[in-house]
Amino acid sequence: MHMSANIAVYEPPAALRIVTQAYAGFLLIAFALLPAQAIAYLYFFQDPTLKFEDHLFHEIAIAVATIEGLFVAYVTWRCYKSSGEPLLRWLTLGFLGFVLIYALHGAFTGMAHHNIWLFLLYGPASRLAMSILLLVGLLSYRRPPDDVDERSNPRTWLMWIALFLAVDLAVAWIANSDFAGHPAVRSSMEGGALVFSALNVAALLMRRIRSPLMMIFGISVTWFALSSLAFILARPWDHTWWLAHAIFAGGFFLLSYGVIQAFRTTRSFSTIYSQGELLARLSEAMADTQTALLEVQRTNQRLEHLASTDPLTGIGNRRQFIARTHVEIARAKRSGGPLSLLSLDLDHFKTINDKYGHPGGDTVLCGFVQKCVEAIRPYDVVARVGGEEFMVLLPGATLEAARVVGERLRSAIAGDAFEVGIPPPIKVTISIGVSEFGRDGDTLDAFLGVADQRLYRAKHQGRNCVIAA
Ligand code: GH3
Ligand code: MG
Ligand code: MG
Repeated sequence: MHMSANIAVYEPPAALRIVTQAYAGFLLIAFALLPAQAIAYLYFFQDPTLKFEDHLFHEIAIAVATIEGLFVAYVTWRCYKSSGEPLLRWLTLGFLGFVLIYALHGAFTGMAHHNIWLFLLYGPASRLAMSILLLVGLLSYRRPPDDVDERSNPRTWLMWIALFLAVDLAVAWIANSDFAGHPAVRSSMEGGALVFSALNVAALLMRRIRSPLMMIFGISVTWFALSSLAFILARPWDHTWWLAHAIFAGGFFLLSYGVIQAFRTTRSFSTIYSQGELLARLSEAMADTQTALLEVQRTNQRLEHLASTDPLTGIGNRRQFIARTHVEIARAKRSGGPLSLLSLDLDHFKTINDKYGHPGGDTVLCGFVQKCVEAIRPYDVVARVGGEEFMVLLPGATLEAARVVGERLRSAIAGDAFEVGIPPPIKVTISIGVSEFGRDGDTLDAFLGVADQRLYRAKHQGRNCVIAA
């Protein structure tokens, strides 16, 4: 049985599927654009003179963002080390670059009144660097993984860190230069961040990348773009400016959520963390489980067969016979029908062994079982309960009917000699005790015991006979 059939038992109507899919898409877009509403609200209704200039609060916020950014960069790097995906390398670099540049924005909060540009420019510079790296990352989506050695090569990482520190120095230099206050400087950085983030979203949509993790990526990058828009519209310390920080933080939280999910599942952004692949993996695993289960069932059946079968003759053993007798007793009690039993023992079997050897004796035993099975009905049960001792359970047979069966069996055995390879053929006889359930006792022990006593008597009366009373 194939398990995937079980997953898709219910197929909803096509129209409903299309509508829900469209609604899901609408929700994603609405959520991605949510910050735009807040920006518009402040843009149209805010009193531009309202400011919240609290340096300590800003310093704490940026410090927290720096610590979080470092942590997320580290987790992303661990994912990258595990899967080697180029996207994860660029994400790590994006977070790392952001942290190393943005930290100075916080560190220079106190400079806000001495050199406003030294304070302000690290913000857009960090967002510009990150948006470029994220765009490059997206363009490398689904590229083959990097070599294992390459992933933790310290030279590469140190080179990038040096580059980010060089950006720090460059920003410091710009902030102290004459053209620092030129509107083009800040707006080209912030506008650049906006453009690169927008390009990133456009590329994501155009490449029709739909895995859940990449949707999170897309929403985060949309929020980064909107935060840059808010920064462009803002003045330092006003409410739009703070809102811009919050939108950026929201995007960052969301993207780091994606990274953490990747870390907790497959450490990969592109290959496995998609619903389709998860479902495929699930049904594969379920099919494996199913196969294993069937295997266990087959093994159990084999063990059950081994535990209940006599290896020499292939008929049931005492254990199986007792189990079947319990079942038949219960049935007889329910239906009130008769149930009888033959207890058989081959006569002077030791002599046969002595004359023809143990293998000769075995051949006789097998031949005897064959004749026995031929003489009874299919729903009668024959079992080897000892070395050359057998029992036959006869459902529906009265004591008299069972005696007749026993007699027929006895004469069939006595009338034919067994070929064992060494001439002459062996003459074999059997002694039989018969009992009927209810009449000779209404417990299993009594039922079997009485048949054995009668067999014992048959032996004493000279063997080759059936005793039924
Ligand atoms: P009786 O008529 O009193 O039953 O005489 P007997 O020789 O059959 O006596 P008893 O039942 O005590 O001996 C059974 C013999 O059956 C003993 C044993 O060596 C032999 N035997 C038991 N199991 C096997 C077997 O699997 N193969 C062979 N060849 N012989 C067996
Ligand atoms: Mg015997
Ligand atoms: Mg015996």
